[in-house]
Amino acid sequence: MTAEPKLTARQLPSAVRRELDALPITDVHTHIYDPALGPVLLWGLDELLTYHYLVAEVFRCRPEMATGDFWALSKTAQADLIWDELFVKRSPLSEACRGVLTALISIGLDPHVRTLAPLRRWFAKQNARDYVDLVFDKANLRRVYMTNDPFDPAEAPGWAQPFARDPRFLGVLRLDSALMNWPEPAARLAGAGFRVEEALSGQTIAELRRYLNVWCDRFEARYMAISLPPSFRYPAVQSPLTNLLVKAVLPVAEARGIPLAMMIGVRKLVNPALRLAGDSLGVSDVETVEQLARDFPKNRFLITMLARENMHGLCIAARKFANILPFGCWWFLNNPSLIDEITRMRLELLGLSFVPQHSDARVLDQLLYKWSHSRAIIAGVLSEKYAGLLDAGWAVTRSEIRRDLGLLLDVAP
Ligand code: HDL
Ligand code: ZN
Repeated sequence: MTAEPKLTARQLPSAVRRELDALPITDVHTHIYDPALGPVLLWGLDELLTYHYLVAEVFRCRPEMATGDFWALSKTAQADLIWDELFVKRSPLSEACRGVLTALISIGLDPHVRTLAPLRRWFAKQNARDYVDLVFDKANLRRVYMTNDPFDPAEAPGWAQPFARDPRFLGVLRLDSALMNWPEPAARLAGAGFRVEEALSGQTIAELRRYLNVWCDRFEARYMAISLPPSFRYPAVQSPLTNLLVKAVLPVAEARGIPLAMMIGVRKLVNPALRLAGDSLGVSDVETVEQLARDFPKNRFLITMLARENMHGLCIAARKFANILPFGCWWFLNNPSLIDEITRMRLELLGLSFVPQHSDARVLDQLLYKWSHSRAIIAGVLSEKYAGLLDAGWAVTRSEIRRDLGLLLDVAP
C-alpha cells in the first residue's frame, strides 16, 4: 500500500470526476477522419444540426412534412428547420439536442439565438486542422479509431495518394461493404482487382483474405469491424456471411494479431425514407458470440450490441470468455439513463475489464458533447462503486483511481 493519503467518502465524487476529466481518452469507435482525408471529415454547425439522430427527431415535430421535401432542402435550410423546430419552438430536451448545446457552449458560443447566422459566422472563420486541435483539446482525447471503408466514395479519394498520418487517428478496416448481402459485394471486389467469384470457392476465400491484408496494411488497421443484424448466427453453415467471417476474416485477424469488432443488432432501413436515420434495432443472439469466442480462442472479439436486453447476457458471455471485450453504449444505448444502467451492471460483473464508452461520433464537434456527457455519468457510477469499497473497509487513493480510469478508457484494444 502507498503512503498517499486515503480518500474519504466525501472526497470521492470530486476526486473521481477530476481524475476522469484529466484522463486523455482513447475513443475506440468513431466516424471521424484524419483531416488529410479531406471532406469526409464532417464538422461545423450545419453538420452538427443535420446529424441523423436530429433528423429523426425533427420528423416527429413535423409528421405532415413529406420526407422528400426535407431532403430537397439545402443542408443549411435543413439545419435552420431543425433549429427552429427542436430548439426555438421547443426546449431541446433530447440527448441529441442537449449535445448540440454542450458542443456550442464548450467552444465559447452562446446558443441562445433564434437564427443561426451569428453562429455560422464563427464557424466560417475556422479551418478543419485547427478545429481538430481545438476539439481534441477541449474533449481531452488522446486518439480516436476511425471507420475506414475502401469502397466509401466519400473516403476513397483521400487514400489515393500516400499522406502523413495524424497519430491521433487510428485505422480500422470496416467490412460491411465487402461481406454483407453476399454475393452483392463480389462484383465490387472483382472491380477492385480481387478475383473473387460469387461461389465461396477456395479462390474467393483466398482473394478476400488478400483484400483484407491489402487494406489492413494501407489503413494500418488496429482492428477490423462489421455491423451485423440481430439474425446473425454462428454456426450457420448455409450463411455466406458467417462463412466469410469464419474462413477469411478470423484467420487474417488472428495472423495479424488484431481483434474483430462485431457490432450486433442493426435492422437496416426499417424506414428507408429517413436514410441514415432509418435504421432500427433487434434483440441479438448472445450464444452466437459465446460460440465464436469458444471456437476461435486465438481471436479477440470487441463486441457491442444494440439492444438493451442484450447487455446482461453480453456481460456473462465476457465472464465466460476472456477473448470477449464488451465496448461502449452504442447508438440507441448512448443516453444517460442507459449509460448509467449498463456501466453499473458492467462494473458489478466485469470489474475494470470492459470499455465503458465510445463516441460513435460522425461529426467532429460531437466529440465535445459525447465525451463530456459520458464522463459525468461514468464518474458518478464509479464514485458510488468506490464508496462501496470504503463501506467494505477498503482504502482508495487518487493515483489508484487514475490507474483504474486508464484501464477503462485509455487502452488500445
Ligand atoms: O454501423 C455503425 O458504425 C453505426 O454506428 C452507424 O454508423 C449508425 O448510423 C450511427 O451513426 N450510430 O450512432
Ligand atoms: Zn458507428
